Amino acid sequence: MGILNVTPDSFWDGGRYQHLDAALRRAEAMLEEGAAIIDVGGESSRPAGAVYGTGAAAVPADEERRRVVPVIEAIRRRFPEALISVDTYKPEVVRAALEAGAHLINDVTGLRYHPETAALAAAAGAPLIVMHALGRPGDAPHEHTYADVVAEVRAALAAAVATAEAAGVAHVVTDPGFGFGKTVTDNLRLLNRVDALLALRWPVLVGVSRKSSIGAVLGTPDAPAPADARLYGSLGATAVAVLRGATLVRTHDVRPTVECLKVLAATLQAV
Ligand code: HH2
Repeated sequence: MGILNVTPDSFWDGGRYQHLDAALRRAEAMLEEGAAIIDVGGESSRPAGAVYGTGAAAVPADEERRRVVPVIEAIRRRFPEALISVDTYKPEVVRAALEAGAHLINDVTGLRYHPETAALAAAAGAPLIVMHALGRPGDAPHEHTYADVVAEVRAALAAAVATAEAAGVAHVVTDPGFGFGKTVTDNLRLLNRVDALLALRWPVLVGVSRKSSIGAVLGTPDAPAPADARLYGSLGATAVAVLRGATLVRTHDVRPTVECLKVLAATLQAV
């Protein structure tokens, strides 16, 4: 899954793809590099806190719709074979994105704020990604202390899965929400135990791409390596996630990720 943020303030690609032409060129490049899904986002979920300062600005649903709908329509027209997901937790945006041709819904709040999104996904026959996060995009819940992060995230995702299944969603994907309201240690624990989410019986997606926990490991938590120095670390984390059972990977760097996973898959098949 290649990331296409059409926002001014996403932590890595903010401001780069706000114009339709630039967004389409980016989608084309990621498809050529091997992306199967383009994830279009119109609101950054950058958390507030020590790492990113003030969190992402909240975006009204109208504005978010104005950002993502033309891009989804244009990708559908230009690259009809591509799968498109919409990264939003707002039902108004989900509805508009599905009408514009989006195939999947990526809810980074895991139905916590808008469980009605599940009914929209069910009605459209669209797969629904439920990611674990405690707050809304832009919130700062980093001070939450987990007694057992793996068990708590799995339990919260089990509840989201139950809501989705009860609404009739045919395909659910779970996501531990790397970097969302978790310490560096929490994030690493979750990554190392991605297999625990397989008990929920749906495919697992992981998005570690250039996130601050990768920077913290490469530098220190107080002085993380900058985002432009986190590619190789992200690939290492991605390989672990896939070895532990993740089957979808959300990334800014499609070619390096595809190459990393090709070698990983070939190696695992050599018995
Ligand atoms: N991470 C981000 C956004 N959406 N969706 C899923 N399913 N999983 C993730 O880990 C995930 C996500 C944050 O990354 P990014 O989109 O690059 O940044 P921003 O939120 O600043 O736009």
